[in-house]
Amino acid sequence: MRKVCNPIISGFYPDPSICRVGDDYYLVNSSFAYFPGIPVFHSRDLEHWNQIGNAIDRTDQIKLDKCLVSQGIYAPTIRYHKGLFYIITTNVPDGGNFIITAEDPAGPWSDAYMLGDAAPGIDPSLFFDEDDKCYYIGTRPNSEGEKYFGNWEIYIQEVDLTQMKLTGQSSSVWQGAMRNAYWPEGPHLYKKEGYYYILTAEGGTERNHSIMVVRSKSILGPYEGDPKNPILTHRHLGKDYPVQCVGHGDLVQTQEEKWYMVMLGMRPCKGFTSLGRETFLAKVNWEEGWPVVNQGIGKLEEYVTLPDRLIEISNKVEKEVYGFRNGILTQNLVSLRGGLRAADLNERSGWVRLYAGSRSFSDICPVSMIGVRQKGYHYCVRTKMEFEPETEGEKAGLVLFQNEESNLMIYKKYHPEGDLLTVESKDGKCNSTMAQMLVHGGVLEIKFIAQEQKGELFFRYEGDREFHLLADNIDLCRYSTEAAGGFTGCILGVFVLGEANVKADFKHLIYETLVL
Ligand code: 6LW
Repeated sequence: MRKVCNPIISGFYPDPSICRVGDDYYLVNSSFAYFPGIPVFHSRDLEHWNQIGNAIDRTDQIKLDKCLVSQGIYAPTIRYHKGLFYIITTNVPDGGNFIITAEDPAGPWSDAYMLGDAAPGIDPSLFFDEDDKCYYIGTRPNSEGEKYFGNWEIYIQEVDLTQMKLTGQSSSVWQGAMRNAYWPEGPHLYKKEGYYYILTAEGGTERNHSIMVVRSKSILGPYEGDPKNPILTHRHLGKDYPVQCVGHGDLVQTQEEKWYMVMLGMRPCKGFTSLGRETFLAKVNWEEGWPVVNQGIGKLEEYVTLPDRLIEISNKVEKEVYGFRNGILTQNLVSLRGGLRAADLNERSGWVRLYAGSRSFSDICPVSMIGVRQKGYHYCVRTKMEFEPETEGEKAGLVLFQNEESNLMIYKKYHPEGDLLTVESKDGKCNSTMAQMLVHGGVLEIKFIAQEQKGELFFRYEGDREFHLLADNIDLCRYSTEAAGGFTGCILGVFVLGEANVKADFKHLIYETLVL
């Protein structure tokens, strides 16, 4: 047996959906306003996950230009049927639910087939029945009228895949397991031994999150809830339990007919979560026709015990570089709303040249930032930059980005007596300058070290042996989900702000986990 460490994918990778084709597992996550969107992971053992692509990697596939950080792409589902991979997901608020397809999950993925008004709501999933019929399952406001906030319902409708349209009538099949349940969502449909099962989240994605299961002999119901619902939640474990908000699961069966579930969870540090919602794994057994999660334990554990690999892993998992080196961009880099368009790799060999896309992070447009997800609470991020600001308002540097109104920026800006290296915090609508120092031109290295929820910032010039302290004891709790709200985790990125011709060069952005 081998022990697989939870979370299986750390950092802001929420709403996981999984499917298996032969020996290969594929997993996708929500990506909201970040571009490229919908990271696609591959594994052969449920333990090692390699990002093989991004399902949204062309800006004309879907419009993200005007969405807030926690809008955009919500909760994708990945499925495979007869030679084709399907991802179904939602673009909020612009466009709603849509399907993309690919022969190879690494891409290219097709243009979006928009499902339009026929498919209201969010969290769509697809189910292929034995007769090859395909069904849409999703969540929408209670069709008899929303009686209270979160009074939504799960509904099912057939999909005509030749037309990429919902067809026939929709059937409302489930409103929640609890009395006055709120946010029944993230549904997925399966069939096993004559029963249709719906796995669904309930209670909202925060502290009351949970996973329920219901079943029926007929796809359109009536569905009966498992009397043991919720089959997984951490809401009863108290706010100090290390993993919170557990919910939104998807099931997968291995070649050996064992069952597992992926789901999201949050890991706060000092009561505040900077990592957003991450992807966890649990074992599932079936008892009397119902799934039991982590039998005998009833909650997520730090390790999942998996059988030894029956198959050799042929595609060795490479050690991922979180960030980029020498101007070579990696799959796990993201920009805001398509700001990656502003990255030029050819202008200066071994460097990434960024052109400004906006004057501030509050502008709702493709902002010129590229970064990686925060993966833990002990890390170091470094960048080497060259930037010569010419007028006020031009800024370039490093950012810890939670959302438009919650971020920590370290940047160089113009000053008549020389450049000013500035540490600025945005916390709600309130801006504060934490440190400022005159610096000279040339290549500048910035280093950010985070230990739990405290940050320290350093800089040095090329040729310097030592780093110089710029700011310390920075409280990082304020850039958390609890403080800022929303669905995302922090991104560590490099950026340039100003008019469109303003540019900055970055040689690398390196994220390293600090081993204690
Ligand atoms: C998603 C919903 C949820 O659509 O959060 O955890 C929303 N659950 O199902 C955004 O990720």
